Amino acid sequence: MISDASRSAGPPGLPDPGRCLVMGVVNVTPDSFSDGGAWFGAAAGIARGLELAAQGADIVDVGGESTRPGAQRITAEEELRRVGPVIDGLVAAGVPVSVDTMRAEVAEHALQAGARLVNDVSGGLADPQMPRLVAAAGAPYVVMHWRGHSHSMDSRAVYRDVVREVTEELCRRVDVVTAEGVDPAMVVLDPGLGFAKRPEHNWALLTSLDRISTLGGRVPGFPVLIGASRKRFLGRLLADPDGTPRPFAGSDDATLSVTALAAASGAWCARVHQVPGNADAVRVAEAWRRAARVSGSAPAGGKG
Ligand code: PMM
Repeated sequence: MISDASRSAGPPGLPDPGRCLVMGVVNVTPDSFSDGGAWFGAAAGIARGLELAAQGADIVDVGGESTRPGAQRITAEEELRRVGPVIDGLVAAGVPVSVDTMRAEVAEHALQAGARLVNDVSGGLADPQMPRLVAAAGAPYVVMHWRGHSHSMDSRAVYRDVVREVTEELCRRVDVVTAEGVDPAMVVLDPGLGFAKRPEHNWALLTSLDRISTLGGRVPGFPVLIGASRKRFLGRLLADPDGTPRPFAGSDDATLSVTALAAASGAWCARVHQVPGNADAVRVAEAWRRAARVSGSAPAGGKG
């Protein structure tokens, strides 16, 4: 379990409700694997972001590029054309916004428009300009574990000890981004569920949040973001007896379970497509952590 000391240390400038944050997802794409096309277009994207915020999302993550396995890249211009108006609309409405992008150019526009966090699924690997841009802006930065673009990620899901290797690879990314000037207090880590991960890898990582947060015991602890929502490993877990995976929307209840377990283990934020149940789940998890603290089942400041 991640200690309270690590979990409460979210980056400054973001909501701090004293529990795991809920990040609602708006994919302004025609082809994201979990909700592709549903919120494509500025009006639909803004309306969805406002709905997620009204349902209890602490922050709304706006992305314009699909990262589903096998997806081809779009141009920076197209990405900006998709996310720009949605970010503008949500910022104008006072919604805390994060931008889900691997491109410094897109992140720069988003931050100028008022986005409060850069969510880079490549952890700075896809665009070497990204860490310097984030550092100059003084923005919170989600550094996710990533081994390559969508067209090749399934073939890269090879590990001898997934928790150790992901932790070490994240550690190297933290070294790089902080060497480029990113303040460590602004860094959030993400094990990158489903990105070059087979189902067994995702489960191993989910049960090792403390090792990820502390980079294997090297540091007191970074906040950890978990993106399990509607991922293929949940659909496979819930497969029919004949092996047919559960469709994405049919894994929303399983997502709630993962959110509750991850939040009870001290995750800082859960990135989800459906907010209401997850907003309840993080409250249950917080009550659970509090009660465990009071009853002495979890050490307050140490590794529980
Ligand atoms: N997953 C997706 C997109 N962005 N960002 C972070 N930080 N962590 C994730 O796990 C993550 C992400 C892919 O899911 P989607 O296309 O259904 O939104």
